[in-house]
Amino acid sequence: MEIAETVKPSKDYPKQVHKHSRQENKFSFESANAKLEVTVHTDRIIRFRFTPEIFSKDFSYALNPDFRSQADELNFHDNEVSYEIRTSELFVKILKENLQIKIEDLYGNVINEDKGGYHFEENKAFGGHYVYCSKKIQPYECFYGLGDKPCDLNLRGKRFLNWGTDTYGFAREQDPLYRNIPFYYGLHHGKGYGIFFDNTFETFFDFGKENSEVMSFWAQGGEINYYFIYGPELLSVAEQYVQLTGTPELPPLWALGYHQSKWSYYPEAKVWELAHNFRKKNIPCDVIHLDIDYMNGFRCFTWDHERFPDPAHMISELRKFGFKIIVIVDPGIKIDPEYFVYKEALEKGFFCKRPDGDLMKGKVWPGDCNFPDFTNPEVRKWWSELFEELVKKQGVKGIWNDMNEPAVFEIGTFPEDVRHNYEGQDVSHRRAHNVYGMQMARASYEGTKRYAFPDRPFILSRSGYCGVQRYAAIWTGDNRATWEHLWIANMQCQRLSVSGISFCGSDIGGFIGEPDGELFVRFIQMAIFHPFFRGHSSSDQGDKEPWAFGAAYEPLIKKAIELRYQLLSYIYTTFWQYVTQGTPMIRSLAFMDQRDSHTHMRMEEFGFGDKLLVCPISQQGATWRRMYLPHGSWVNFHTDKLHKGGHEIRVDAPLDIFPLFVKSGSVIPMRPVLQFTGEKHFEQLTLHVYFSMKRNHTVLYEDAGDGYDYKEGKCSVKKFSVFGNRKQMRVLQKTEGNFETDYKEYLMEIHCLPFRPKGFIIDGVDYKLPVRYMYRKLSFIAPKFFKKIEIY
Ligand code: MIG
Repeated sequence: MEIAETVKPSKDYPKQVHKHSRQENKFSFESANAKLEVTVHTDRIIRFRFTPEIFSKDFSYALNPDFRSQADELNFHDNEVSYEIRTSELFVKILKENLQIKIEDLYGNVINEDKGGYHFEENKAFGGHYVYCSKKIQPYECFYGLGDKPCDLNLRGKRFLNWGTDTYGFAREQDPLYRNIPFYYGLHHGKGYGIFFDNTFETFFDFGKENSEVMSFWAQGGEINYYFIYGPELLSVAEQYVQLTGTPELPPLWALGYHQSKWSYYPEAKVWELAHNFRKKNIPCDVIHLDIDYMNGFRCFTWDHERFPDPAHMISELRKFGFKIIVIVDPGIKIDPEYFVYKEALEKGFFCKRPDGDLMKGKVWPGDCNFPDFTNPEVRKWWSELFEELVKKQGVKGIWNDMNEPAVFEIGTFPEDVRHNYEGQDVSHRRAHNVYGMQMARASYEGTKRYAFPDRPFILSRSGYCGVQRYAAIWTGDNRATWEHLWIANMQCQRLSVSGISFCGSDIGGFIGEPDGELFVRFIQMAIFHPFFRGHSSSDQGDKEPWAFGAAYEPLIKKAIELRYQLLSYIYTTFWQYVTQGTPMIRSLAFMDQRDSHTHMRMEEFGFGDKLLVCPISQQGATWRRMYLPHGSWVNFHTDKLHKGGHEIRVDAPLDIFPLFVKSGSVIPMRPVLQFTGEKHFEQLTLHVYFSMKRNHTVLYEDAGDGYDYKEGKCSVKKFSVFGNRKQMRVLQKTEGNFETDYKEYLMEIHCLPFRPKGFIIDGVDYKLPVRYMYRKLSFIAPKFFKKIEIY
C-alpha cells in the first residue's frame, strides 16, 4: 500500500507547544496533539522523536549497544517564538507554534530545515498512525545513502521505499530490493549531514520527486524517530553513523580472500575437482561455498549423505589444501514430523504464527515450511545452538543466510498479519518484516562465533536492516551477467559501504546468465576492491570458475585474484579502520572531496581505503576511459605516471589492466602471492613508497589474522610518513604494539622520485649507489624495524 505524500486535510500537524522540560541531555516538548523528545547524544548527533499520544517502548534493533552519549557543552534558551538548544557544533531551533525544526551550524548556516515537519494520520485499519516528516531541499542539495538502491549515487529527484524483497534478476532503478537501510545523507554548500530514520515498518523516502523543493520520509507505522548526524564532512557522518549502529569485529583474514561458489557444487567429488583445479592452476582461493543441494531435501542442519558421506572428513581434508567451507541455511524449515529441527521448533512454539494461532506456512525449496521467529531471543538462542554440529563437530567455517527477507514462493513474503515476538513486544509482520533477516543473521552469527571459537566466525546475509553489519557481510543478491549489472554492483557496493555496510560484494560475473570472458575479467577487476570477493552463479547457467572462459582470459582472471592477495595487508588495514573508526572501506568521490562540486555527480570512480582510487571499465570493448581525479596528486599504479587531480583524465586500460591510482606519499604494502591466506610464511613484505613533497601518513595494521589474541594486545600498528623535496626524500616508521610478523624484512620499492638518487641511509647506515644510476625509482631491502630512511 503506497501513501501519496500530498498534504491532505486528514493529516494532523502539531499545535502550539504548551509545556517543556529537560532531563540532562533530553528535552521534552508538549502540545495539545503532539509530543517531541530531543536527545543530544553528542555535539553532532541529535535524536528527534515524535508521537501524537504516548511514546512506545524505547527499543531499537539498529543501535550499537556500546554507543555512549556525551555532549560536552549544552545550552538551552526559551525565546519568544522558539526553543533553542546549542551544542558546541550546532544550533537546534524548535518552533513553538508547530514543533518545526531548523538546524544551523554555529555560523548561522542552515544545515537542515523542516518544510511541513512532523505530521501524522490515524491508521484506522491497523491502529497507530502513518507518520511523516518533510524538509526543505536546499539549493543544489545532493542526497546519498539508502543502502542498496541500484541507481545513480545522487538520489535527488527520486522516491524509494524499504521493504526487503527477494528480487531475482533485479534491474537498474528497481525498488525495493533485499535490504532496508533508512539512512540518507544530504550535502549542500559544502556541508554534509545524515538522517537515520530508525523505524522498521515499511519506510518511504522522497527526494524531491513529488515536489522538487521538498524532501520527505514517512512510515506505515511506529514513530518519526530519527537521528540527525552532522559532519560537515560526509566521511565523518559515515563514521558517526557506524559508531551509532555498530561495527563488526575483525573478520578472519581468509574471509577477505577469494571465495568460489555456485548453485551448487555436489557431490563431494565435484568439490574436490574444484579444489584441485584451483591448486593445479595456481589460482588463489580460500573458500568454497556449498549451496542448498548439500542438504538432505533442503533441510537446514542436515547433509545429503549420498552426496557427502562424511562431511567432517571432507572438510578437514579440504582444510589441509587451504580451503574453508561455508554452507548455506534458509529460514524455511520443512514441515516434516521426522525432522529434528522441525520437531524441536514445533514443540517449543518457535515458529511464526498467524493472528488466530495457525502457524505461518509457505512454500520454499523444501516444499511447505514453517518459519522460526528470529525476533524472539529464545528462538535465536535455539537456532544458534543448532550450529554446534556443523561448526564445531564438522568444521564448517562460515554460514551463508539466504532468503531471509523473508522470501516465500508464490506469495513473496509473509502476510502482514503474521505475529512476531519482537523482544517480547508482540507485533505484526508490518513492524518485524524489515528486521527478520537481520535477526536470523544475528542468531547464525552468535552460534558460529561460539562454536568456531577460538577462531573467528564469518556470516553472510542477503537481507538486513541498519546495524546488520555487526553480524554479517552482505552480498547484493541475484544479479545478471550484463555490463549494466557491473555498473549496478559498483553503485550498490559504494552505497552499502557509506550506509554502514562496508563488508559487501556482488556475485562476480553475475548470478544469472553467462558472461563472456571480457565481462568476467572487467567484473573481477572491480571486485578486487569490494571487501567481500566471491564468484557465484546459478546452476543451469554454465560454468563461471576462473578457468571457464578459455585460455585467453584465464591468465587475466588469475592476475586479478593475485592482485587481491597481494593487497591483503592493505585491505585488512582498511577493514581495521572500519572496525575501529567506522570509516567506510569504499568511498564515493563526494566522500573524498565534497568541497569540489565535480565530485558530487561522479559515480563510477571510487576510493578504496584512504590511499587507492579505482575506476572500473564498464563498457564492452573499451580499452581506455575518462575518469575524474579528485584534488591532490595521484600516481597511476601501472605506469607510475604522476597526475594532478581536480579534473578529468584519459586512462589506458587494455584488458589486462584497469584504472588504479595511488595517492602520492602513500606506502602500499604488498604480499607475495600465496595460494590461500595461511599457505606459508613469507620472508618479505614489499612496501611500495610513493614520493610526495607534502608529508603523508599511512598506517599498517597487523595481527594473526584469526583468533582473538589481538584483543589482548597481540597486534601492531605501524605508522609511516613520507615527504621530500627536489633533492631528498624521507620515510619514517613508528611501531606501536608488539605483534611478531612472519616476514623478516621489507623490500622497499620507491616510486616517482623527482631526482636521480645517489644513495640512501637506513638508520644512519649509508648505502651509495653506482655513480651512473639513471632511474627515478629505487628498490632495496630494509630491516622491518627501521625508523628512518633517507634517500638523497
Ligand atoms: O531461490 O540457494 O540469492 O545466491 O544460489 C533461490 C539458491 C535461492 C538465492 C540466492 C542465491 C542462491 C540461491 N538462492
